Amino acid sequence: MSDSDLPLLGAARSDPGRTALVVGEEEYSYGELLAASERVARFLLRGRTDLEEARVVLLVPPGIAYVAAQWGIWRAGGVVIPLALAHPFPELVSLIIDADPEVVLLHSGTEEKGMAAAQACGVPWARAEDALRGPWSALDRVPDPETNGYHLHISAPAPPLPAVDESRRAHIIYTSGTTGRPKGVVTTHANTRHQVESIAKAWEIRPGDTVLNALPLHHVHGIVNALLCPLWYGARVEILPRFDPDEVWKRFELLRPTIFMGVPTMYVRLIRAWEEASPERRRELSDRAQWLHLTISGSAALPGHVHKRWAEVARHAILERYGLTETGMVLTNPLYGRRAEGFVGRPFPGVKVRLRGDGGHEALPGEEGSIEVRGPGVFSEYWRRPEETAAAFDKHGWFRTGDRAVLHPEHGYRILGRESVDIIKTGGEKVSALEIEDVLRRHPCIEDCAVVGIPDDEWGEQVSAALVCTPEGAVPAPELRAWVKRYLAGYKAPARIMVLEALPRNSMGKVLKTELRDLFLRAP
Ligand code: MCA
Ligand code: AMP
Repeated sequence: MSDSDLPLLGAARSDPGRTALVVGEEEYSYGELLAASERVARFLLRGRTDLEEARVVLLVPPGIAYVAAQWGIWRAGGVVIPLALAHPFPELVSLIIDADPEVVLLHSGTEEKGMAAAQACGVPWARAEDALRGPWSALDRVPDPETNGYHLHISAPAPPLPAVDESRRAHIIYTSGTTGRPKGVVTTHANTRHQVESIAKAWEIRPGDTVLNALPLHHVHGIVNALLCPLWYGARVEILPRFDPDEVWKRFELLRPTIFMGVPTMYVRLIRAWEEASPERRRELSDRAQWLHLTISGSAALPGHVHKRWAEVARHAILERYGLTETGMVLTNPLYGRRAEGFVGRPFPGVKVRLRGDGGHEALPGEEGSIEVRGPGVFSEYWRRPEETAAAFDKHGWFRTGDRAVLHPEHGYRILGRESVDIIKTGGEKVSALEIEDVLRRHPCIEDCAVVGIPDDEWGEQVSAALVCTPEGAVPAPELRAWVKRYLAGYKAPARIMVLEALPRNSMGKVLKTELRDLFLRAP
């Protein structure tokens, strides 16, 4: 497949004058995106003919630079590794070391932290703004061995962009696992195409659609569902640099999007903003939502009360779906027909789902089981972790999601929770309890600790830590949170802290996390 055949570019090539992106007051056409991404590709190629799956870390906020860089990396034959701007320095460093990229692309807003992290890893960095201007932009930039700055060797004339086969790696997206350290989930171009096609078919994504995307662009939800899928089909995407409920309500009126996708916490906040308004204003806000024909929730369980309230606020039923970084979208409620509260519906087109019962057999309708997934959209490997990759699949290629569900004959699947107590979902972010425990144990005043997720109306679950302190005494909660945030993203800092004499353990010495959860739930 040559660059010109990358399916992503199909709609862009066939109608270059059409608006692809809206960012603030600016609009960018598909033609502009094609041109900008070609400049990025040539900047990264530095006269070479193909990046041959060289990895490029993207530390760029949501906006035109992000999308042009993403397309440019692919058009040059490279692999995109989007990292979270919220990561503190040590987390960034360990992810960059794990990804082992050729270069880190930064943006003015993220430059200082990103540059320091790239330098600490001995990886060259470049400014996305320079990349957007093309190879010639850096001609006047003197290579700086001190800062490890990226310098270019220009060769003219520019060779054609490489042929990119679908079997090549496209993305490495990091997600937390049960083993503590985040793992890089590798998806190929073919995986991505299948994920996108399946979503477009289920939800009938059309060129006339406008998707409002206020999601972070380092997760499948924000990248594949709310960005790539609409762009693939010639639709328009409005990117908000960060989620703000008032801004989203405003954009519902100004841009009249047809589709909004968010995590449950976002809907909780949108409803709260609506409830805080006067009755007259509420009517106005609800009227604004009438342009939306689809509001979609995923990444975490949507509480029943949010489903009900949104139906009153937006005057239509939210569509809940279920997916994972490793698989893309798996289960969805119907586009037409009843979207039953508490259910995530049936498999997306092309996706096979089964429930494995506790005896290893396929669960019967009504019987609980573990969700397993197969299909062309399922990821190919965990980056440089062959053993974990092998352990994630059974011998017939079914991917073990680690989620429990039950099948209802009428409404489809209901997600019951996770197999592991060590995985927490907070604000739609997947968090490993073990990773947080590792950091907490390094604190001089903490002798022992255990982290669990406690149900919460706004966040789904809240990271909650039970601590046993050293004789020096307890650390005040704000101080401990600030300390954790030096090493881990803010959403991993324990929101609730409880100091105990000893952790509840079984006779083998294993912490009884279900008991701990009960202790938190009973606490005032
Ligand atoms: C932030 N804070 C929290 C949490 N997150 N406190 C408790 N629990 C949390 N989870 C705190 C911060 O530390 C800070 O406090 C204050 O809240 C504001 O922080 P900020 O980062 O500004 O939060 P926010 O911007 O309000 O974030 C809320 C959010 C965000 C917009 C809901 O969490 C978000 O974008 N979530 C989406 C994640 C996502 O896309 N997941 C998809 C992965 P202080 O000021 O005291 O420091 S799953 C996926 O991709 C699969 C395929 C799927 O199915 O979708
Ligand atoms: P991530 O690894 O961040 O992609 O998160 C994937 C996990 O999010 C899944 O394994 C589920 O535990 C959870 N998840 C995603 N969508 C839903 C949903 N609609 N209901 C319940 N859990 C969900």
